[in-house]
Amino acid sequence: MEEDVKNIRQSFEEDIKTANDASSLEGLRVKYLGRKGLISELMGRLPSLDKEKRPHVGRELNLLKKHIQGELHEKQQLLSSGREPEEGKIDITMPGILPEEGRLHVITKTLNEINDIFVSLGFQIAEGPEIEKEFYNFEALNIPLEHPSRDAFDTFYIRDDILLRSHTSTVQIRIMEKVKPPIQAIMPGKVYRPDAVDASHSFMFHQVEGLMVDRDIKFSDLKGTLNLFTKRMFGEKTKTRFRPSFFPFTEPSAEVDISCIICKGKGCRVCSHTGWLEILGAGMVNSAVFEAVGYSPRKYTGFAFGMGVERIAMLKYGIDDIRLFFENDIRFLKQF
Ligand code: 2U9
Repeated sequence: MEEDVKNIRQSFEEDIKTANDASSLEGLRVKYLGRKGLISELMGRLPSLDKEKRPHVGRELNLLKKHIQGELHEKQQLLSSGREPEEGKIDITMPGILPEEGRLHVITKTLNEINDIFVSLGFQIAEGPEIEKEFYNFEALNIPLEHPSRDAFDTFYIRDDILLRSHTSTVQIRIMEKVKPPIQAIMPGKVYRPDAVDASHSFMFHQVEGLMVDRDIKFSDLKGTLNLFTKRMFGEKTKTRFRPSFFPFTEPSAEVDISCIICKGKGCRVCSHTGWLEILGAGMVNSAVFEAVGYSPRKYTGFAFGMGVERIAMLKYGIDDIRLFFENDIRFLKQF
């Protein structure tokens, strides 16, 4: 009888190789596992075996039954999944599996678009560390100790003098420390602020800042550069408005608005009925910043600007919640 168990196993291994559709699998199930199948037949003969042999053969038979059940199940799964069996026939008429096409994240796309515009105007791209010394994030930028942004509630401190940069202006300082003017560069990258997350705030976002320093750089150079940028980014008909403002690192400073891209300046819900949307900050580099990096303010002047990439993308694509960028919901990301 032990010989019979071996023979059934061998015959099953042969049969399963050529069973390539559901009805052949069902045929095998009946042949081996059915009520009148080969396994049942042997089970029925067990009582006629010697008492001492019975447990061993019984165990072998049970193992074989489990093996056959497992193999039939696996083959059935393989056939219904449409994958090719490792051995046997391949159905060359089966339709292929269309691979999901990848794409750039909408923030990367927007960042690339911003970078391309400034590169076409002669700006170089500069990057720097996200973990920074307090000096590069604050002191060198004329941000005094008592300034609210230096508070532990407004900046992620790692140690007393080490922090996660809250703007990419740190890179401008590092460049000015290393090279003499002329400088014409933009600084894209991630920045961090411990803001409570809501529809318009995130603890991490992306900035692009820009810097141009040389002899005789004027506010009109800043206006010309940003006018050209806003037209390329939001359309040729876009108007730009400069409003006086204050930043410690620029003097004079301005906040820059564009005519509302939804209502074209007439006034709507998106622009709070003003006709204008704020998109960036800018100004002439403060002479205190030049002094901190060892440039003579009498010899050089320069302009700088900064913008949030998420804000630009939200305005350009009509997105009303910043959290959508980071939730990784493929239904949102697929749209861009
Ligand atoms: C140096 C000198 C001056 C960069 C500037 C702004 C104004 C500004 C904000 C826009 C939205 C930050 O992302 S945001 O929250 N930025 O308003 N940034 S001027 O000025 C500099 C930078 C470096 C050495």
